[in-house]
Amino acid sequence: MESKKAPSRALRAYGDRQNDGMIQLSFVLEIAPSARAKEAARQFAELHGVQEALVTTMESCAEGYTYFVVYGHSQHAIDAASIDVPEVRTEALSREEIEQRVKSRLGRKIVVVGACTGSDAHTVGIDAILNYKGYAGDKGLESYKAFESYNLGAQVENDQLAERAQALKADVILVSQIITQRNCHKENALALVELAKKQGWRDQVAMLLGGPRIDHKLALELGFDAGFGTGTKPSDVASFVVEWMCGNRESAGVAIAAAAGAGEPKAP
Ligand code: B12
Repeated sequence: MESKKAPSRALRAYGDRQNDGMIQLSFVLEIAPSARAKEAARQFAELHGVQEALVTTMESCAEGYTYFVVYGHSQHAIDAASIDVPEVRTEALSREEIEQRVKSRLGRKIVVVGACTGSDAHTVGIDAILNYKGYAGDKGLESYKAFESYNLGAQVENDQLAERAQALKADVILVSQIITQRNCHKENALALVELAKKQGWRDQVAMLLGGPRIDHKLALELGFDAGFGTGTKPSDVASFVVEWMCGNRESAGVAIAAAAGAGEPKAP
């Protein structure tokens, strides 16, 4: 897979004009709305490097707490070309290619078991990937003949997920983690991988982690095979899984490349 090198260029925030550096910062302070609170918010933003800070919103969000939005100048610039970040780069396969590859190369359905785990009750993300109706006009894995999908829903404990996945002879486990308070998503995800290793089946399944604060790098660090963040479509996941199951993992789409395109893609 070819990787493109992004040109080196200092990026500044765009507000009203190119490179004007305008940004906005939002936060809650434990203070009731008042002129003093507004000035406190302005100074608080300036302490974060926002210059000529303008408080554009000051709204009470609970008794004694105020939500602020502050608009102002940032002096900082970032060169995206200097950043290395692993990403899942999967060639998008068409529905026909997916069905055909699985039929001809595997000769059976791929068993996919998904859940939103721990105390996390947010089902929408995992439903978006698995349910027939899918997400953003892209139908979910249930709509493919190639997959036998089981959506265990939300608040599924790791040991329950492990047990069901084993009983169903899962090829792929999909874990959704939406809540990230006190890093519970990391702890919970890591605990599942450790359980899989302890029970001796980690290498028999592909483990995918998803959620709004998940990226591929984090998922790899936690011992998963791939990570998917916001905007993921079911067909991205379907393509990845088919390449993982029916292709060559070293080269077939499971390409980990620097976002900036430095170097050749590497397998995870
Ligand atoms: C709807 C919602 C709820 C609903 C959930 C209903 C349901 N059945 O899911 C209800 C009301 C129950 C709820 C409750 C709570 N919520 Co809530 N909720 C939301 C909200 C508004 C939308 C989430 C959503 O549906 N997104 C749409 C889906 C499609 O996006 P997604 O989840 O990111 O999924 C996509 C990708 O991430 C990825 N993906 C996700 N999972 C997976 C898995 C795999 C394997 C793959 C490949 C991809 C993938 O693909 C999906 C499609 O692209 C968000 C705010 C927001 N705007 O995001 C807050 C939010 C997630 N909730 C939040 C909070 C704090 C809570 C509560 C703790 C509130 C409370 N104090 O009670 C409780 C927690 C309950 C619990 N035990 O989990 C916070 C989380 C903060 C944090 N970082 O931890 C958020 C961000 C709101 C906020 N700004 O504070 N919530």
